[in-house]
Amino acid sequence: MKSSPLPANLFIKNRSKLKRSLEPGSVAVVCSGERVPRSRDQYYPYRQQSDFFYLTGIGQEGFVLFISPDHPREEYREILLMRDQTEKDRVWSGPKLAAGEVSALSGISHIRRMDEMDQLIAELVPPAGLIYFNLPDDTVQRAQMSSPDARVYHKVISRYPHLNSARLSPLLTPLRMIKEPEEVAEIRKACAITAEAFTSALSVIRPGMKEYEAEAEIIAAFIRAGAEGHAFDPILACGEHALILHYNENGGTCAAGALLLMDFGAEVNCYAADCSRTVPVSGRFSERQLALYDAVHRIFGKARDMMKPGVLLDELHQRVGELWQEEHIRLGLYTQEEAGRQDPPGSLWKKFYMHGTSHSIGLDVHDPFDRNVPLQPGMVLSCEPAIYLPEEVLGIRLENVILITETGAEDLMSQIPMDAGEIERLMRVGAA
Ligand SMILES: [Mn+2]
Repeated sequence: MKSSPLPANLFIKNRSKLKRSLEPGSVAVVCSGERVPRSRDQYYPYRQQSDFFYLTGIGQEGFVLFISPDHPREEYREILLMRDQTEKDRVWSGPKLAAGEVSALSGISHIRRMDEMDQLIAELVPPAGLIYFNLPDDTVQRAQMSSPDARVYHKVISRYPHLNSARLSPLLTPLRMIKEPEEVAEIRKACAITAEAFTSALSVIRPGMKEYEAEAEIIAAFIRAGAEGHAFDPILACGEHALILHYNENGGTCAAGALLLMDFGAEVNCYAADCSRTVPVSGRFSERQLALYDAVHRIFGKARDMMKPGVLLDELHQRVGELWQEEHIRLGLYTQEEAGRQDPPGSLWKKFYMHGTSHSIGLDVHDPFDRNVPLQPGMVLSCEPAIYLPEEVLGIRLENVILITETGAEDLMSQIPMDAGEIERLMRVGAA
């Protein structure tokens, strides 16, 4: 990866947290992600499987991690199997990590060869009461079952059909929900690079440009700053395109007078940033656009203030919906009376605000999260109120990354301009 590696101590800490959650006498198996073929000799860009990265810090394919914390012999408690590199691989792709480097990155001392897997399974599985596999909870994904984790699962289960097995993600989710300081540091870097990208994008926005011209500025800023690239497919959505929540074509023309919604974020060392800003293509909001924008901005501030330890995400979202109802009425989208007789009660605002207010952010831009758990210090989440108005051919979303602290929250994107006047001023400076 482009960034300097994270300290192995983080991954040692992560594994010891997982070991404490495993059932006594059990074994956990976690595979690295694999390269996904695109065509003939081409592959999609490689990205490590997030759980495997969380436990090892290794960004490369061809590994299987076995953890058996209660094994009587120390050398069996943590083993990383590593695929041998072929000569052809070396010629085309250069040297892969050596075993010593793998140990230094992960803090795992017992590195063995992948062809020892069958023997290792025969040694570890029969005495274990329970084997954890890293399988998706989604039944559709599970039916596809083509991941390295699924292949190991099938290998083990075909040999030991009466095996007691369980999914790892219910144990990993609560761990990944709380970020260690080293993880927050990477997210801060991703946010700082995302801030630079916003400044770059803002400097080129003008009527008649293509959405992808702003996208080009964003990726240029990411790569220049040493980020891996986008943490997710960026959304550059002008006018009606902003009404498509996951619009990724970015091929439209930015019309004078329209609003451009940008949702983008850098990835640094596998950690994501996630930012949304909505700006006037001509550099000035119309009176109506400003009224709508300021409503989103006000609700953003109130929602961010509500994000603190003890709050449930569903409570937060419901409160934000109630705030929206007041704003919607003020903006003339419906009357107090209509709000009074809505069916089901308290649902009218959802017509103009269809997505959630907050999701967890970490190794994945939509990081694993349990919505039944109240916010706690160390959680990192988005705050992203929005309004979508098909009749007015616009969508406005404002989104920052928020760190929950002991006393409340810290906005990790407070440096990225959001105030309407500030955005207009910056666009004037850019145009001059
Ligand atoms: Mn988001």
